Amino acid sequence: MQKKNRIILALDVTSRADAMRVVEAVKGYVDAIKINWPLVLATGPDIIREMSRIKDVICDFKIADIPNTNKLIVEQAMSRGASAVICHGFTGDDSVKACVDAAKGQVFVVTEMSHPGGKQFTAPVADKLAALAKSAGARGIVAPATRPERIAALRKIIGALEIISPGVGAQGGKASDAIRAGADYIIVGRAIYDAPDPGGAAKALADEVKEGL
Ligand code: O7E
Repeated sequence: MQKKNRIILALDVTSRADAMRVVEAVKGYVDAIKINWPLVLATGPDIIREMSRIKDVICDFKIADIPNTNKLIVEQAMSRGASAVICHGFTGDDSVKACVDAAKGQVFVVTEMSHPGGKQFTAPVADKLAALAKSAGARGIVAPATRPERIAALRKIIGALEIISPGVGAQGGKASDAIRAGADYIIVGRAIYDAPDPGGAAKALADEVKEGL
């Protein structure tokens, strides 16, 4: 994933036609496509391969199982052309390491989640989850654009690891705030794919990211 516009598209649409329409409109403004369950369940897993021909794909299956099952899930994603995967850390270091090994390090670990409920269980252990991401050899963490001060705090724990940050737009976070706080990339879904002009929305976000640099 080349760090150019610092935007990862969260492609949470539920048809191949919508996916292609949005990706064609925004591909010049985003650095990667994040694929989650809605699109995979709607269109089938080969959408990973198809999208990977256009942009780097991050498979966001929020993998959260025992080490062996984690390994099997990651292998399925990587064999279809994913560049990276996202896992949860609350399952413990052996489960995260299984993902890291199977993805050859290309793993992002979820820390504090961006929605209001993220404060309930994930926020109190987010520092530990960030430390686990680092010790397990992950590529980076997921941290909330809705709470930029938490991005800054988690950055101190992980050092040079990457931060990808959801919560911009529909969830109330601002792109420039997240980047200024230390995010490497923002993750944006509805503010792009639900916009009347997804290309224009992505371009405006790319311009706003530059303000935060
Ligand atoms: O709110 P949107 O529409 O911009 O979509 C945000 C995307 O980021 C969506 O795919 C959601 O599943 C994901 N996300 C969060 O919104 N909050 C989190 O705390 C974590 C994620 C996530 O993607 O985790 C892995 C990056």
